[in-house]
Amino acid sequence: MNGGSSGSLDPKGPRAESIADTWWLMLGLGTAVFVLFAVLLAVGLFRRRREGEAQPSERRWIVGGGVVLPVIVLVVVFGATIGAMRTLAEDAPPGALVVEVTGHQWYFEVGYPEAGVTTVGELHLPVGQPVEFHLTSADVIHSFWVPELGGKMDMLPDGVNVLVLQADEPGEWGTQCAEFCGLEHATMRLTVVAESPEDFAAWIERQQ
Ligand SMILES: [Cu+2]
Repeated sequence: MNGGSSGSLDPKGPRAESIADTWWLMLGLGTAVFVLFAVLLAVGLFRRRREGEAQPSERRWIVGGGVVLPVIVLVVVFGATIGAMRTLAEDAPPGALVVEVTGHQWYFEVGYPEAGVTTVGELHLPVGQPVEFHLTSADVIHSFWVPELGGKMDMLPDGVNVLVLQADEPGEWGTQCAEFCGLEHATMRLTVVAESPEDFAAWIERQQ
């Protein structure tokens, strides 16, 4: 990818952070459960049963490892997922910057309706504020994804999907269409530039 992309595990905004946190939680829990059961398995394999020794209740292990532990892990992951989904679904405040992104075979058209500016393949946004993206397509289904800022969303030819993203620090990231959309899909790139509100205003002025 161009622009030194660092991916969804290097979040640059609150929404991307909630996704990355959920990912790390799931990895941590999965690793802990795996290690626990690997140790128990090893203990079970190498421990010799002594003749005539009373066997501990097997039912305790089956209920604990097969029911109680999975229920605890799934409830924790469920709660974290609901929390992340609520963060992602938050609306932008009234008066937030609106950016219209339209997928074409094979380029991104980026419009700033308030400023009357349109660009191709390059998206600028000011840091520190939620930006409301209106996503649509002029032809087939495309997909909009800036991993450093948040979740992925489809761009559909028959409607507008709204996605709110926020960057907390300046940066430049490369991304591309995330849905196979024809022969030149792989060349459908987008450069995303997050900059201070002053730099953003100056950039808009230059485009005008
Ligand atoms: Cu596409």
